[in-house]
Amino acid sequence: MAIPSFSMCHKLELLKEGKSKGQEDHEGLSYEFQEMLDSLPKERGWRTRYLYLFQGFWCQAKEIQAIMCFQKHFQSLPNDVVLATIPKSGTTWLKALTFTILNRHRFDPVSLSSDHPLLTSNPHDLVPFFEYKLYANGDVPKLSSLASPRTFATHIPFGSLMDSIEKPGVKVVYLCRNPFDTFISSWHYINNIKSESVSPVLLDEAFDLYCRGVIGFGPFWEHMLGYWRESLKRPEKVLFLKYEDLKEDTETNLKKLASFLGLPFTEEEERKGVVKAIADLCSFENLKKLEVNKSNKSIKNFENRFLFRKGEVSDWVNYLSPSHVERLSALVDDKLGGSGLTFRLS
Ligand code: PAP
Repeated sequence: MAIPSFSMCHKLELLKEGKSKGQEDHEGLSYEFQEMLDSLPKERGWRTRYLYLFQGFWCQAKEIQAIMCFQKHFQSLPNDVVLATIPKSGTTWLKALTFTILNRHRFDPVSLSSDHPLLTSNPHDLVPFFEYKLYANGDVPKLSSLASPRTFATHIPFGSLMDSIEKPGVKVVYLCRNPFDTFISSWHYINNIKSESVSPVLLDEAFDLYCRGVIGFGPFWEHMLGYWRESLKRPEKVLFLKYEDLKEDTETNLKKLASFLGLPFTEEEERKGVVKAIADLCSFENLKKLEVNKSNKSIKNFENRFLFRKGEVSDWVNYLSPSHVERLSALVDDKLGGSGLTFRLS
């Protein structure tokens, strides 16, 4: 597997030379960059001190640095595949499934020899994020040597991504999860990985932020609607999948995904059980028990084990009160009503 090599994003390298003001989440950022941040609206962050409203969505200082670098330097190629999600919607799962589908002729999921990359690498290592891996810290990776189709992932909302992926042939797969479970998953995750200097986010406080749209890459409804509307307008460009559908009928959705990616399963593959083998290999139960997903860190400071919590639909019923449910239901009706985007909550 080709590993991308890196040079530096010149503009941001200059910015990085300035001194940090000492905030942990601003470490390595220059005064100039911080001045730009100071001009943005900000709110209490979930994991870092602040979230900033950048290009109409909320994100952390270092994410802004990476996204600016990505927007400036990324050059798409016609067969690129971009996996998009708002955090905690099943990104890890979608990465595993897509990697396994696209590489099934090199790494047979049915015979599954021990050199299958998914057995020894976390999905985040196999499909890198633009903003956490490739362009993190102002790096400019050399991606031209990657095997086609190059496969990337991002949490960037569609409006801020679209200029970079407009080239014909670039495909986007969006995985959406019901906001109730996404919220609960985010809340657990953030409290597991947040830095010690930040106090725990209490459920009520997190819920209020979430409902006001203040969550990484949120408001969640705008994130979902951006990809939803594009998938209706250009279904050949954007495939819109739902976590709950994938859980209920993984194989049907895998076939849809493989066809969209231009590599449909043949009848012979279906007879040989390839679709089922991919579903089993990428299942929550299987990935969670692998050593690499129990002990390693794939994204700086984030332990892989926290990516595999329960993997269920409707765990929210164990945490949300009737008044939470009433508020979030009304919000979903208000923001998504009439769009055609609906969710199954159980
Ligand atoms: P990320 O955005 O930080 O990459 P992401 O993978 O989107 O995280 O979300 C993690 C959620 O997906 C977790 O949900 P939970 O908190 O409700 O349990 C995690 O358990 C779930 N998940 C991870 N892998 C799988 C999988 N193979 N199948 C189903 N769900 C999964």
